Amino acid sequence: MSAAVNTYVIAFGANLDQPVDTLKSAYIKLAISWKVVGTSGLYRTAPVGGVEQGDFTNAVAVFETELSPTEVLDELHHVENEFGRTREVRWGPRTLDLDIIAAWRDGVPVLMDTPDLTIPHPRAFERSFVTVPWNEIALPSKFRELPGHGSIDQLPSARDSLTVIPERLDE
Ligand code: A4P
Ligand code: MG
Repeated sequence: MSAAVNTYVIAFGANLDQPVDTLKSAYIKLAISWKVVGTSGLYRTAPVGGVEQGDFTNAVAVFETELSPTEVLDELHHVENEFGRTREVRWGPRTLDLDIIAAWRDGVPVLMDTPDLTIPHPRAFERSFVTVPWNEIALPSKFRELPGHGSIDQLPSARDSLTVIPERLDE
C-alpha cells in the first residue's frame, strides 16, 4: 500500500533580523524535501495580538509530503531553530514562525486538537496575514477551504493592514 499524500498550508512569519531573507531561505529548506503546490507573495503586516513590536513579514506556501502532521511540526520547529528562534513572549517578536494552518490526508481534511498541535490553526480564520496570501495561490477548491470556516475567499480579511512587498517567497 502506498503512503498517504498529505497537503499542508504553511504560514511563514518573521519580524526580527532580515525577515524577507529568512522567509525565502526557510521556504527553500522546506521545498528541498517537500513538493511545492503553490506559494504566495510577501506582505508587510501590522502586528496582531497586543504585543508592542515591529511589523511582520508574512507569506503562505502549500506543500505535499508523506510526513504526518506531527512529523511536519517537528520539521518546522527544526527550521525555526536553525534561524535562531527563541520563545520568550507568546505572540511576541520572532526571527521565524512556521505554523500549520490546514492539512489534508489524501484530500480529506485533517482535524486534530492535541496539547502540541491544533489543525486547522485556531486563529487563522481571523488573520488576514494568513487568509490574504493563501487566497492568492491557485489551488483546487478543496484546498481553499478552512475546515469549519468555509472558503478562504469568503473569510473576513482586512486588506488595509497588509502592504504588498514586490517579491515572492520562491524568488
Ligand atoms: N501548535 C499548536 N498548533 C499548531 C499549529 N497548527 N501550527 C503549538 C504550529 N504550531 C502549533 O507556538 C506555540 C506552540 O503551538 C508550538 O510549540 C506548537 O506545539 P510558538 O510558535 O512557539 O509560539 P507562538 O507562535 O507565539 O504562539 P502561537 O499561539 O502559535 O501564536 P500565533 O497565533 O501563531 O501568533 N502578527 C502578524 N502581523 N503576523 C504574524 O505572523 N504572529 C503571531 C503569532 C502574533 N501576531 C502576528 C503574527
Ligand atoms: Mg507559531
